[in-house]
Amino acid sequence: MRTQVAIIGGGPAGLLLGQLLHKAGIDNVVIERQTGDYVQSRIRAGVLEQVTMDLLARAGVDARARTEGLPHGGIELLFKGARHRIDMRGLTDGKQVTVYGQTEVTRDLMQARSAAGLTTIYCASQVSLHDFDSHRPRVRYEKNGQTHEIECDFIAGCDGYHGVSRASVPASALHVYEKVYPFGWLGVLADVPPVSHELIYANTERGFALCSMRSESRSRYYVQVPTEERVENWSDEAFWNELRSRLDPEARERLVTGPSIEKSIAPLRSFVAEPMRFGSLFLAGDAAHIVPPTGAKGLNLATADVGYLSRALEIFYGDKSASALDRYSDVCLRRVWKAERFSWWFTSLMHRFPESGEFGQKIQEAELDYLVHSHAASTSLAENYVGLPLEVF
Ligand code: RFL
Ligand code: PHB
Repeated sequence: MRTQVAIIGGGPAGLLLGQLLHKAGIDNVVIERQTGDYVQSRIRAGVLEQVTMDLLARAGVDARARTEGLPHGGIELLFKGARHRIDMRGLTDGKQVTVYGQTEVTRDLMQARSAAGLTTIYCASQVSLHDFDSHRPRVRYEKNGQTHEIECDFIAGCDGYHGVSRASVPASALHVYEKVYPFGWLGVLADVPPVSHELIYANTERGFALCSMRSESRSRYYVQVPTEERVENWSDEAFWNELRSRLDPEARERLVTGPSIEKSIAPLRSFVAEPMRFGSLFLAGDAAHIVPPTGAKGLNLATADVGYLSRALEIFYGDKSASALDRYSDVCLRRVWKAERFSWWFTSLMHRFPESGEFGQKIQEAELDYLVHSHAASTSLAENYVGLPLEVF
C-alpha cells in the first residue's frame, strides 16, 4: 500500500490530523493498535480550548461539540473552605472553554473518517517504522497473522506516551525532560447532575479535588491519591465520602452521588521529548509531551500540534516548500513549554505535597488568596486556562 502520510495512532491527535489532511486533499492512512471500540471507551479529557474548537471546525467535525458542548466562562477555586470565581470570560475579552468529552470528540472524528471512506487499520500489531531518515519511509505491521507494509512520504507519530514512534528514534537523538509527581488522580464518572454549573478546583489539607462534568446529567470527579494507591481499594462510597470531605459546606450539601460508570487512577507526569521531528517522522500529541491534567491542556496541545502539522504539510504539497515543516518542532515546542509551565504551576499550587508539610500548605493558601484578589494574577490564570493563541506559520 502507498499513501502520502502514514499516521500511527487513532486517538484524537491521529484522527484529527487525518481529517485535516483529507480536507486539504492529502491522502493518509491511520494505523491503530487497538479496536475502535476500545479507543472510544477511554474516558479522558473534558475541556476544549477555543483553538481546539476552531480546529474541529476546520476539519468539519464541530457540529455536535457546538450544540452539545457546554460553554464555560469561569472556574471556581476552593481553598480554606470557601469558593472564589475566576471570571475567565471577563478577564480575556470574551474567551471561554467548551466542556465536551474526549470520548465524544473521538466518536465524531471516527464517524467523519468512516463517512469519508478513509482507511483506518485497527488491531494492527508489531507496528514498526523504517527509513524515516530518508524520503521513502515505510511502516510495517501485522494483522490477522499477515505482515503488511505501507510506503509513504511522511510518518506522523500520534501514538501517545507508550507508542512505538518516539521509541523508534535513537536515544542519542532525543532530549527528554521529565518530572513525576508523587500522586495521581482517582477519577469517577457517574450519571448524576454536577455539583455546580462551573468546574471547581479544590486545594484542601486532605489533598486536591476537582468537580467536572460531561453534561447536565453526567459528572466527572477526581480526588488526589498517593501514587501507590490501587483503584480496587476504593468503593463508590469511599470515593464519595472522600470527595465530600474536600468540598465547602454548600457544595457538600448539593453533591448528588450515585453508582460509578467508570473509576480509574491516572498518574501525574510532566514530560517533553525534543525535538519533535526526525527526518520524515513528526511526533504529535502525547507521543511528544505529557502534562499533568490540572490545567486541562493535554488534548488541547495534541490538537494544536496536528493543526500546525497539517498546515505545514499543506504548504509542502501545495507550494512545494519544506520551510513550514522545518519550523514544526520549534513552533510547537514554544507553545508546549508554556503549557508545561502552566500545568506544573497549577498542579504545584493545588495539590498536597507530602514533603512540604504545613508550611507548604500556608504558602499555597497565601498564593491562592493573592491570585483571586489580584487582577493581574487572575488574568494570567484566565489567559492560560482558555488557551494561548496559535502562532501563524
Ligand atoms: P492518545 O489519546 O494516547 O492516543 C494514542 C493512540 O495511539 C495508539 N497506539 C498505537 N497505535 C499503533 N501502534 C502502536 N504501537 C501504538 N501505541 C499506541 C493508542 O491505542 C491510542 O489510540 O494520544 P493523543 O491522540 O496524542 O491524545 C492525547 C490526549 O489523549 C491526552 O493528552 C488527554 O487525554 C490528556 N487529558 C486532558 N487533556 C485536556 O486537554 N483536557 C483535559 O481536561 C484532560 N483531562 C487528560 C485528562 C488525561 C487523563 N488521563 C487519563 C491521563 C484527564 C485524565 C484523567
Ligand atoms: C475532566 O473533566 O476530565 C477534566 C476537567 C478539567 C481538568 C482535567 C480533567 O483540568
